Amino acid sequence: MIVVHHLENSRSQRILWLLEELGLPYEVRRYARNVKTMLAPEALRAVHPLGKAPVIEDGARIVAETGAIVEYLVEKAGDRLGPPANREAVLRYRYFLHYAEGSMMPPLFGLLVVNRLGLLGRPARKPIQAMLDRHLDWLESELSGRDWFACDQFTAADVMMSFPLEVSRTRGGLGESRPNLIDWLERIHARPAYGEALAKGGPYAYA
Ligand SMILES: N[C@@H](CCC(=O)N[C@@H](CS)C(=O)NCC(=O)O)C(=O)O
Repeated sequence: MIVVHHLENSRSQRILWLLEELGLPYEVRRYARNVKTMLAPEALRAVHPLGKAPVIEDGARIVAETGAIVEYLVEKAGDRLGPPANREAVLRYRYFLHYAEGSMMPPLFGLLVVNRLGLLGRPARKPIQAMLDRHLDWLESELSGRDWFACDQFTAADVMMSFPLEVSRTRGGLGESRPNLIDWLERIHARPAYGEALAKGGPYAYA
């Protein structure tokens, strides 16, 4: 049985969702954030030295890093929701799998930090928001020609993209001016597996 170490209100929600989509059995260990620092509790360090979520255990194997966990689970499910058949779509699938954490999360994290800094962070707010806006404009145009990020079908690349886009809507200025992205968010939230994962994961402020 797969064990998911899940931090409340965090990107590890994606792993619960993917497991529900794939129909793989799993158990959730929930961790609460420190209310002041918002950091994960020390207990997560016993699972992996970085003490971040998500981390999964599959028997004796420990897998950390969302994208690596997504690939691991898709492989375990016989490539379901994995790389599409068409070459161009395969490249897009791979791209978005890496892009979500590698390129899109950094400006969102930057925004979080400058907002926390209050007045001190103010000068950095505009340039970081401009950086994020470029991402959002481009993603909006990507979804003008197809329903999902990799191809015309829902894939694990969409699961990866959920967290940065949900955070963008909550505190990154994503709204009705980008209808393709809003429509995509509504479609992922309407999926039964998404709801099941929410019920299992506990507090999640971004749905
Ligand atoms: N790129 C990593 C990021 C991991 C990460 O930063 N996780 C956050 C959850 S949103 C976390 O554990 N934060 C609590 C902390 O840093 O103490 C991944 O996708 O797995």
